[in-house]
Amino acid sequence: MASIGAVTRVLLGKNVANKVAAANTGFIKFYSTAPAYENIKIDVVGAKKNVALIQLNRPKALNALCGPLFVELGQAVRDFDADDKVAAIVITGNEKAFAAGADIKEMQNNTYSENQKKGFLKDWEDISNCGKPIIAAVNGFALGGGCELAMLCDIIYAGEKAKFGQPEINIGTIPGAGGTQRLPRYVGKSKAMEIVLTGNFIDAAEAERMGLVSRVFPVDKLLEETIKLAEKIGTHSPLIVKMAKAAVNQAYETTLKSGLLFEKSYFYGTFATADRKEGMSAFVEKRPPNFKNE
Ligand code: DAK
Repeated sequence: MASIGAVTRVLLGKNVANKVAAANTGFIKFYSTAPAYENIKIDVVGAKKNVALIQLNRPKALNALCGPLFVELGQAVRDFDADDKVAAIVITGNEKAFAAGADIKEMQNNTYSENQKKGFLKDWEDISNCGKPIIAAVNGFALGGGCELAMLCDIIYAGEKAKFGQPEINIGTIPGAGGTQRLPRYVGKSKAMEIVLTGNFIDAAEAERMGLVSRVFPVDKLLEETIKLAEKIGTHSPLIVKMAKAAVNQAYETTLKSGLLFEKSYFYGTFATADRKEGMSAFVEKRPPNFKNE
């Protein structure tokens, strides 16, 4: 996979990239107030600098998702969600691992009552509250909580060597962050049961056939292609993108009848926006739209 530094060079130009290299940061901090993260790296990339990039950064532990990592991830996602300059968020790992699951060493000695009282990994669902599209770029292992994190995202792109799985059964437990609930919605009951009950891994091609992943790319093209996708989404009205995401997500929460009602009310709702008016006027006038997020 191209490193994020390499993608930064491609997308931001040589001069900026050289300054970054000289500073030996590898990442450009557009956020002067950005917290100093230890378990993730953040960047803003793309020709219009409107794609937020979050890289999970515990390579020695195959990006195992410890509590502090999740607190940082939640914070970064909330900040990018609130930033009008950001159109979409990409979450990635490294070539070997997107994430090999929750941190087994961290939870090894947990007790049931501690889990209940402290709400073990309670920050997990924060990410699903994000209104902006989140795209997972998965190279390497996406296992257990890593697979569940990818499924929390709105779109999953994968590198050819990605491996997905819910291997919790191997360590005497079961998925705890959506593996038993989201996976069947992606791939159906029989395949989800097979994955959860065996702990077997599936490769990227199979994940694409099953509908878990929407596209597969060569390892070194994955991040670039994912950023292109985010940039394409970023050409549309942010307001309408948010409504479209909410409407699709509603399909997972409700009956067909109420989902259709929700969709219709949002569709009608777009007619209260300036961007809907601009989009249709631009079509009729044969010019590109100029969306204002209003
Ligand atoms: N946790 C902690 N450390 C891990 C880890 C993990 N999940 N996965 C790998 N590591 C560490 C290894 O311990 C090793 O560290 P050192 O021993 O060198 O210090 C290092 O990463 C490299 O790993 P390996 O030496 O094992 O590397 P290999 O290439 O040989 O094997 C592997 C790669 C991915 C096949 C293997 O590491 C593996 O099987 N890892 C565990 C995968 C797994 O079981 N994942 C599921 C964990 S349970 C919840 C939210 C989330 C969850 C639950 C609840 N709530 C919101 C309530 C999620 C639970 C899980 O994910």
